[in-house]
Amino acid sequence: MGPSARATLQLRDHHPAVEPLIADVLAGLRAAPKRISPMYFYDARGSVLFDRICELPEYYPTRTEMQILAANADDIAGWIGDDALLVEFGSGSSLKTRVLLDHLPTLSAYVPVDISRSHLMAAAHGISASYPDLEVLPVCADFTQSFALPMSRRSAARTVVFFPGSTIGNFDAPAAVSLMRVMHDVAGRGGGLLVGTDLVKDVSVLIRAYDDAAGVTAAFNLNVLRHLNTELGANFDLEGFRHRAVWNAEASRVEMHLVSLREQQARIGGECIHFAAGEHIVTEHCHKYSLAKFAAQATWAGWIARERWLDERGYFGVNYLEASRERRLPHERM
Ligand code: AVJ
Repeated sequence: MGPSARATLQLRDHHPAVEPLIADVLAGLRAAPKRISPMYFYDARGSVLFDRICELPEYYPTRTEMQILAANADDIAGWIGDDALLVEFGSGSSLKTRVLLDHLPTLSAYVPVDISRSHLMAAAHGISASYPDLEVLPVCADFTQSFALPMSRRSAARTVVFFPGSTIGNFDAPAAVSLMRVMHDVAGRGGGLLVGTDLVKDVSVLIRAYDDAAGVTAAFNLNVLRHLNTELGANFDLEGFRHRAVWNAEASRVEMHLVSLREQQARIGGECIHFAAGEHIVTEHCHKYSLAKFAAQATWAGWIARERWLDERGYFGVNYLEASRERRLPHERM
């Protein structure tokens, strides 16, 4: 395949329709405490703001994971093996992927999956331009819902799911297990999972990473309301809320909140949502793992831990797991 790749990149578009999204947001805003899924951060503007977060001096996860991937790339490529199909969940700008692609010359195809259509296509074109012989098959989807995997021209020896960044931390334990089961289904028998996990550490380091001095994380958090206004016809007053990051020790997570600065209301989907002064919306949970807790969750989802790499401070872990032949049935609870 030559330079014509650019013109032939075809998007598989499973982006959810507006009505179910409004219903989903309303369900969260009727709950106590009110919540909005972090998926709604990632419109085109939110994806750009997230890329800026990754560059912040306080935001260590991206830099640390990149270092781990670069330092162990040969080893990781050995586990992924020849002729694999690489499926990335929440691919964003696909920057970490490049470290892998440089070491995987025989990859059968690369399938980036992301909710932000424009950001996904820009990243897919960028990868295609840098790796002209690689088949790139972008999928726009909410990856928590199972989606059809596109067929690659060249058949793959195995499917490996790549899930960097510790986005797994956005899910509480039962949801993380079900997501890892979705990934198990995608990878299939003999498949692999390369997943990044942010680890428990000094609380001040964690809080600074989610409440940076330049205010980029605050802008990223508030942008979720702008996204609901522009895409779902809501009318939130962005001046009426402020960003807050708190550490929840029992749950081992950083929580991102939007705090209502006064009593106010907002309309969405024909419904009026009331906010008391000081009331907050939970926009994100960022769970921080211990190695043992992650291993237990992975086992519940049918994965066998094969190898793991850490940075020397022990801030972040990159894990390679293999799909066991059997996995526990979905009705079995943790
Ligand atoms: C994309 C979920 C990995 O939890 O660190 C960064 C998102 N939120 N700053 C994270 C995020 C605020 C990020 N993940």
